[in-house]
Amino acid sequence: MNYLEFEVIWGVNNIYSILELNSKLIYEGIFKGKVLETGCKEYSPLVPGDIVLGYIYSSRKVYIDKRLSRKNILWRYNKKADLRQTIVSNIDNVLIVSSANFPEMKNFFIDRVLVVAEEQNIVPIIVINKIDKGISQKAQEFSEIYENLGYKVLKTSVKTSEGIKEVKEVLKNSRTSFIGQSGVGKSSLINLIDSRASQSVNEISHKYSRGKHTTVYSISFHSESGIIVDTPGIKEFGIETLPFENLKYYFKEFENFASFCKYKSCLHVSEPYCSVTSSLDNGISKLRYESYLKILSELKNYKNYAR
Ligand SMILES: Nc1nc2c(ncn2[C@@H]2O[C@H](COP(=O)(O)OP(=O)(O)OP(=O)(O)O)[C@@H](O)[C@H]2O)c(=O)[nH]1
Ligand SMILES: [Mg+2]
Ligand SMILES: [Zn+2]
Repeated sequence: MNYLEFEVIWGVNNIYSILELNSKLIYEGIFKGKVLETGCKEYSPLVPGDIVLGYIYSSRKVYIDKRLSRKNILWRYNKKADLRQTIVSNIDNVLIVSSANFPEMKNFFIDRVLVVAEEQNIVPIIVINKIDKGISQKAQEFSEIYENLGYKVLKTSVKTSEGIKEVKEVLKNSRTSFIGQSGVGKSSLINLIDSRASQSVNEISHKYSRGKHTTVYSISFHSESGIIVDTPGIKEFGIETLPFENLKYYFKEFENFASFCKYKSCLHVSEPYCSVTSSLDNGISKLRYESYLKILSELKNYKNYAR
């Protein structure tokens, strides 16, 4: 059998649209067995960005045999399934899109995605879209906080094209996933960057959501500006399965202070001689610290530990 490498573009009901990497032809891929053996229980065994090995068994149809190891994953906790769910894999950047006004920016959402990005070595970029409608005080305040932390913050508008050049700069020669709440303008931004990309997103969305514009499945697209992955709007980006001892490492502003805490194991909560808590509003943003405490309290193994 002649095994080839394919890249997963999108999929639903265990039928995947996969791209043969040499010919750039799209095939329909299914598992030869009932499931894909990956060695652990997973919510979504294949996501856009995955590289699989398979062989062509009839014209444009492929049996998928194996998933190659992933460089990284953008994941979240799926409450319903009580499992970690991979959204997309093997990405360089994640564009965390929110709206400058409506729907109101959710900083906890952004902070959780930032944690996963730091954990997985994905470069996060914060996009504040719909800037043509003005910017809320909250969005402005947080854009400054994130900028001070050293994260790239782009203010964009699909209406006026403000900031689009900067978004394209990020996408260049890389694989970038857009993520954010529903209605913040992820697909609109992608449409403006590459209308062919948005066409395939829309075709699928129309087919599966009876005409609504909202994106229903994650899909990746090889555009001239880079590889773009659009994802459906996410209401809750939970990270409950993250080990609590690690969370502090993903708030990068703690790094310079943590070495001055008395205890190496300091979680910066209520320990004595904690350099992080004594630097609030003096090097550490109170709002980000509040976010840290909130996220920490949500983590499954912290709940058991703190009991
Ligand atoms: N004023 C203004 N409206 C925008 C802008 N970008 C998007 N919109 C509007 O916001 C609405 C939602 O845009 P979408 O691109 O579908 O949002 P999305 O993030 O892809 O939403 P989901 O697919 O549901 O996750 C549409 O009515 C857009 O026309 C912008 O920069 N300015
Ligand atoms: Mg969309
Ligand atoms: Zn401390």
